[in-house]
Parts: sequence; structure tokens; C-alpha cells
Amino acid sequence: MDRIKIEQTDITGLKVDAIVNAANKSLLGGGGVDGAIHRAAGPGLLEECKALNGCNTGEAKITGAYKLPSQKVIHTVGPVWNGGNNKEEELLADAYKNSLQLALKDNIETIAFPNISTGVYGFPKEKAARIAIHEVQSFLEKHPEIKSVTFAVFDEENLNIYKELLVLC
Ligand code: AR6
Repeated sequence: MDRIKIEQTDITGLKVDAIVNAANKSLLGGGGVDGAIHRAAGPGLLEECKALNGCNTGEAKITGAYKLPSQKVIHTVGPVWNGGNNKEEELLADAYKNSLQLALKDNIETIAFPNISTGVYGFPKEKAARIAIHEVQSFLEKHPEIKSVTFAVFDEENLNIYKELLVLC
């Protein structure tokens, strides 16, 4: 599907309508991509996040993007991988679905996702990629308003997984 792109890049540099943050339930920053987004956006982002009262796993909230080149940041919380029998797959799918739903509501046309839960949260990368691609594809089929979804992959392993899986689509 030509509305899905892969880019090996730091997501904070992308000039899309919204970038998605792989946050934690506090929404008050952390390491990984979350830390990078807060550092690049500047303190205004944390101030706005403080007023959101956190976010449950699988849900999503939206803020401004401050010093980032994107217009908005959608913060979602992926599941911590805990063996696979704790609704991890369902919750990861929800994180993608709810982020896209929020984007649609906010008239966002171009959006970029990091590989949610595949860093500190330990979700197996290929399993996560299959879920991410499936959710994005089904959403795009239903919603032509969204013009493009970029998978901003950071590490080589995820890059190879996404390249391989997207060729099959
Ligand atoms: N741009 C794009 N992707 C990145 C970047 C970046 N600048 N930095 C890291 N990644 P992680 P999680 C990739 O750990 O597993 C935070 O502390 C990274 O290679 O950021 O959902 C939060 O506050 C990996 O593939 O997020 C939470 O506590 C992917 O982003 C916790 O980590 C996700 O890795 C969330 O864990």
C-alpha cells in the first residue's frame, strides 16, 4: 500500500502532521523515544502533559508539538511484554488504533509511528511489527482521509523486519 512508508530515522526530525510517542502511563517523560521527543520539544510539552492526568495502556492523548517540526504529538502507552498471556497483543493493537482514531478526529493527514513497546517494554519485534502493520492497513482501508503513515524505525533489526513484511503486503 503506497500510503505506508518506512524510514530509518529519529522520529523527532519528521515534518508530519503528528508524530506518535511511545510513552508511559504517567505521560511525564522517560527514556527511549519518549525522552528524545521531550528533549526536542522543550519544556512546554511536559507542562501540557502534566495537565492530562496520565493515560491508560492502549489509549492515546494528543498535545501540541512545541519546538518539534511536526504539528502535534500523539502520546500512547504500549503494553509491557510480560510473557504474552496478559493481553499484550490486544493492547498493542489498541495503542495503534486509538492513536489513528485520535489523528482522524484532529484532521491529521500524515502521521509517523515509532515501534511502540519494542524497546524498554520488551515486546518481541516481529510480533509487534505484524500487529502494527495490520492495524495501520485496516485503518487506512477504511479512512482515505489519512494520506500517509510512516513507520519511523530506529534500529536495524526493526528496519529489516518492516522491509520484509511490507514487501508481502
Ligand atoms: N526515534 C524513533 N525511534 C526511536 C527513537 C527515536 N528518537 N529512540 C528510540 N526509538 P522505547 P517502549 C525506538 O524504549 O518500548 C520510555 O522510557 C527504539 O529503538 O522508546 O514503548 C517510556 O517513558 C524502539 O524500537 O519505548 C516508557 O517508560 C522503539 O523506539 C518506555 O520507555 C520503542 O522503544 C516505553 O517503552
